[in-house]
Amino acid sequence: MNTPMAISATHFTLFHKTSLLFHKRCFRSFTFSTPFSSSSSSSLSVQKLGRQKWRQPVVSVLEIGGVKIGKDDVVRDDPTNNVPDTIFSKLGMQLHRRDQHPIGILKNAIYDYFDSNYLNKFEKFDHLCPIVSVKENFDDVLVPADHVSRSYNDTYYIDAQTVLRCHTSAHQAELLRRGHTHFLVTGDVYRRDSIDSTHYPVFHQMEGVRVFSPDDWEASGMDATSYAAGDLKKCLEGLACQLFGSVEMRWVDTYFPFTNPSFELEIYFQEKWLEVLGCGVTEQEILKRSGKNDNVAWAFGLGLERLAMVLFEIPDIRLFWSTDERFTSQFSKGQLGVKFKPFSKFPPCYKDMSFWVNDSFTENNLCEVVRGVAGDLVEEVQLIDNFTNEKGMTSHCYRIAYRSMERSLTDEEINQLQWNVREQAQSKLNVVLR
Ligand code: FA5
Ligand code: MG
Repeated sequence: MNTPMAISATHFTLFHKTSLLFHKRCFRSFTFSTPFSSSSSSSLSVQKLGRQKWRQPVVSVLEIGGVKIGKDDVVRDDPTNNVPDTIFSKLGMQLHRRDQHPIGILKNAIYDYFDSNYLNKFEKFDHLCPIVSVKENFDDVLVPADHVSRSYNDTYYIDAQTVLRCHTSAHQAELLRRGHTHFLVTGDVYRRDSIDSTHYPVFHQMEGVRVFSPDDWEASGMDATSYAAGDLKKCLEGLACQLFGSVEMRWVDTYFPFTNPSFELEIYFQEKWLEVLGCGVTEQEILKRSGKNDNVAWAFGLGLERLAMVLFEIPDIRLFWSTDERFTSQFSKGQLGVKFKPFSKFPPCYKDMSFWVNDSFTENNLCEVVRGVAGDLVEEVQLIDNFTNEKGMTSHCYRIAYRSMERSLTDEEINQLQWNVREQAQSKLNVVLR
């Protein structure tokens, strides 16, 4: 539990970045009737799926939190829409609501931590609709109008006013306005992003928010912000201790538009520091707008895949979507200590691709093309060379690693994938192959 003994068993290194970064990854709603529906109308079908293990839906209409969503509502051939079919197929999968899936097992363990340490005070929301308005995703959490996360390069837009949420913070302001003061929001979030073992365009976050009243901090003799920051770190360190026991971790100062001060927690995993969560003391403006002028609050956003990778020793984020029995059968409800046993390791196959870029080229757009062609057969896309010639033309060379986690790929298959990637890079991104 959250005892000083348990905390000292964990090695925390305080680490401060010299400059505060303008955080790239931040934060987007839908008048799709009831995005805040917390009815359990979809829970039956999810429970049924849970028993049968999970399958990719082949449906063109989904139901999330009681809201019916057709494919045509999400994927459209229209310049204000950048959602590909592959992303639609992930909507409604609800890995976080499956008790036998590592993401669901982890969510339940975090719920247990909060229930036992805060006497069931935290309310839980885990089926809020992932289709939200630009206002909810960005404006309500003070993301500046020119912030990079708002771009079509970073976020999946359904139309100019509607996005697939890129963080669970999209629900913070609304829940505060409705009067909730202690809550956890878990859900699938969507981002156009790079491709490697710890990044995936769909992943799961858990948001936590706690609001304090003057009575809480006044007795401590501390100012409200320091009190909330201290309480936040204590809460998350306690959670980390409960989940991991002894693991190397450190706090990093950072920037989020919606918190100040802001921090990230990193855990040492696979010989690198892995960022697992962002958090901080809520900007007063957010509280003010929800009618809470005299209060202070903290908030956090946990990356559930990242935490589950460390916890279950899952080496590649794509595995969370695997329907292979050799993966799914290794996890059961309530079992947190299980370490994943890799069932096969096939060699990766690398293909390099060089091209002249234009001003509109972005790596995220290339990654979308590669994912569109190769799906989960792509393991990593890495820039390995970059130069500008005397005429001012810029060339990039990307190395694409193909590897299936379930079977060997044939040369023929990989060559075909690479050929299609080259074709589509030319036709969709207007790059000139070298
Ligand atoms: C956010 O999304 C903030 N909304 C978190 C927050 C909430 C801060 C409340 C303050 C207050 P960030 O973009 O850093 O922050 O993402 C949070 C976590 O999501 C990361 O620490 C990481 O664990 C996970 N994450 C981010 N991108 C990906 C990705 N592409 N694949 C898997 N996990 C990811
Ligand atoms: Mg981050």
